[in-house]
Amino acid sequence: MATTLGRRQLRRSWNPDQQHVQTLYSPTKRAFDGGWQDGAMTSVSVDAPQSAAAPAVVLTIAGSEATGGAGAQADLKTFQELGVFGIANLTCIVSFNPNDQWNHRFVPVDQQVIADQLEATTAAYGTSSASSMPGRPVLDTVKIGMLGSPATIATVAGALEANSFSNVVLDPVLICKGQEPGHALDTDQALKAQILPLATFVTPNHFEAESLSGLEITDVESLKAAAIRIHEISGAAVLAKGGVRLEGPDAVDVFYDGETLEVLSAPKVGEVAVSGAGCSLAAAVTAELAKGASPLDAARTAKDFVTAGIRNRVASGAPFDALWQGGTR
Ligand code: PXL
Repeated sequence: MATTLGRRQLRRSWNPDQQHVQTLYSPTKRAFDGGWQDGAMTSVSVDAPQSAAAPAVVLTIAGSEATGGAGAQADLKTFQELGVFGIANLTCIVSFNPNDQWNHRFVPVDQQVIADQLEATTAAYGTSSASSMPGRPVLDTVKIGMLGSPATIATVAGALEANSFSNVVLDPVLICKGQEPGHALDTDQALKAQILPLATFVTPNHFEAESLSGLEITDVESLKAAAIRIHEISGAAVLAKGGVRLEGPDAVDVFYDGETLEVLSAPKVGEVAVSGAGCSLAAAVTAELAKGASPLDAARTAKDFVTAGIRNRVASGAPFDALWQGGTR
């Protein structure tokens, strides 16, 4: 039955002295060592009081998708729309190939560059220096999108373990077309072994829910069983998406957090998946959690956000329309 929730164990054993970010930024100083305040960038006093309306800060660790429908671009647009300050640390660059049936061309970002981005972001907004700078927004909520390789998964898992994020929302992007099957299998296994135990909220689509649960999903009942199983494996709240993959007039998702099992349903808008729906759903959950919503309320708001975005989708020359994050305006 249920396996142990790795995240809680990690939190207990987390040692702030191991944080590499402390070498980059010293909270007792008031500027970066490089002296950029004398250059092109404008220096501001960090002692200035924060506005009461300062936004929550959220990070997505995700890939770039060049056409702007999915990936970090979708995440940032969702964050902005829902009123949180979004940061993107890029793991890979995906460019669809219009000359090869729009298959993915996948280029990983160099591991050192991924680590550098995470170091910069956690030094600027992470929890380690927050107590010495009262009023500074704290990066407590992170979303994980496409990682794409076992090496990137190891780098990102290390950063998650070194920081005590309260909310880790995992969109478990398992297979990217254009990758070698063997490579993808390694990536899937690494994601399940190293990232899933650190997640507090998981948003698998139909395929990912089957893969994570080991169950075949043919209807709402089997989607419920898969959501329960994935919660048992991970300890995380789960929003398992049936989307257009289940028959019937409605797009049905299932939420389960160990206590509440809720079916979230909205009338389908067409029968074809829209680019960016999964990314935007997980990003909306992330934004809502960062603002203090409960996991269930975050799931409900995210479902409404995505439904409106699909209704108002943007057509393109690619085979998929793209979700419009401004759909609720
Ligand atoms: O929707 C999954 C996804 C996530 N992230 C990136 C992608 C895609 C699908 O194309 O390219 C970067």
